[in-house]
Formats: sequence, structure tokens, C-alpha cells
Amino acid sequence: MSDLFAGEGTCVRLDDGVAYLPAHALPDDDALLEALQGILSAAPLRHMVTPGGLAMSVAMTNCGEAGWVSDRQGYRYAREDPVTGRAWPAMPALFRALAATAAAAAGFAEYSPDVCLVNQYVPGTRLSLHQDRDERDFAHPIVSVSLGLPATFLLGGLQRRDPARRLPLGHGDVLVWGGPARLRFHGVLALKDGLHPQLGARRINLTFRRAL
Ligand code: MD3
Ligand code: FE
Repeated sequence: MSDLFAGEGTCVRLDDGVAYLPAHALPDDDALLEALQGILSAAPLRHMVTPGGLAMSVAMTNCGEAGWVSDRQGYRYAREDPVTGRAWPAMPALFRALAATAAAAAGFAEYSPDVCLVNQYVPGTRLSLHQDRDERDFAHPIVSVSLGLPATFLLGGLQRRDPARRLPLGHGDVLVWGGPARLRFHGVLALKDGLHPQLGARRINLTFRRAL
């Protein structure tokens, strides 16, 4: 599943359970961003509050059958958006297809995510080291799609104290995290200043999950 050169169409196995598909989302970026606009108008980005009472620096929303939410009560998947009181917007067919082709390239056939968490970073925004463990079944991989400004991703180990590896991620890059990588600690370094031609001064990350 690796190739001789990095570029569109490549799938590089970076580590056990980590597949990197550089520019995999690039051919669809305009259509993805248009679909994203619809999601953001139905379910606006918001800074969720952690159980400890602090507002997260990443602004978030969701589409799909449920959405990841955080408040004073804790982290969970909820079928309704607590801001609008309505169901989250449906996952666009293009999102679903992109996640499925990426997962298939990484060896996960028939991936059908039910949640897409949308994260927005502006310069200075960071995401501290954490594990994703609010999903019901860790056998399903997570697929992440980076759009907009570049970022440095931190990939740690299964213990918080394990050393973290830095991965640069650019517009259109896709990663598939499954199997032995599914519970690795990870985070994102503070976003640097910049202007992306399509997204301006921000980075949007889509993470697809099978959560329910
Ligand atoms: C590695 N988001 O939403 S996506 C998150 O760029 C989150 O917005 C980051 O971490 C972002 O929870 C990183 C990549 C990602 C997602 C899940 C993982 C990497 C992962 C699960 C295990 C290992
Ligand atoms: Fe995460």
C-alpha cells in the first residue's frame, strides 16, 4: 500500500494502523467546501465547553446521525445539536464517499461513518494531546481530512507519556487511523498565521467516525 513517490493517488503506511493519503481530497475540494457551507449554515461552529468549564479553542460542529458534544456534563455523541435543538445536518454523499474511498485504500472495506466532526482552527488554535474514546466500537477506523492552512499534527503512543511524532498536514491530505493506532494519543500544534486561497486564515479538519 505504499508507493515510490508521494502525491495524489498514493497511500503511505506511516506506522502500524496509520495510512497517509496525500492530496486524496484535492480533486473534490471545491465541492467539499460547498457542502461544508451548507453544514455550517444549518449547524454553526461553536466553542464547546469542557467538563472542567473551559471553552475549547477549536470551534466545532457536526454532520451525520449524531454529533460529538462536550459540556459540563462530559463528552458524548448526541443525536440533536444542543445549539439549534434540531438533528444535525445529514452527512453529504460526497463526504461519505471520500471517507469510504480513503478507508478502502488503507485496507478497511465497507467503511460507513455515521458522524463527521468538523473542527475549525484559526491562527493560534491548538488541540492538546488526547485519545478518541467516546465511540462504541474501536474496531472502526477514523478518517481525517485536512483543508485550508497547513498544520503540524502530533502522533503520540498509547500512553500519554510516550514520545510524539510530528506530521505536517496540508490542504487535501487524508489520514486513516485504525487497528493498533485507533487509541493513540494525538493533538495539533498551534496553527501558524497564513492565508489559504480558498479558506483564508483557517484550517478545517473533517474527522469521520463510526460512533453509534
Ligand atoms: C489518531 N482532530 O477531532 S484529526 C479530533 O486535526 C482530533 O482536528 C484533529 O483529534 C484535527 O478528535 C486530528 C486526526 C485524528 C483523529 C483521530 C485519531 C488522529 C487520530 C485517533 C487515533 C489516532
Ligand atoms: Fe482526536
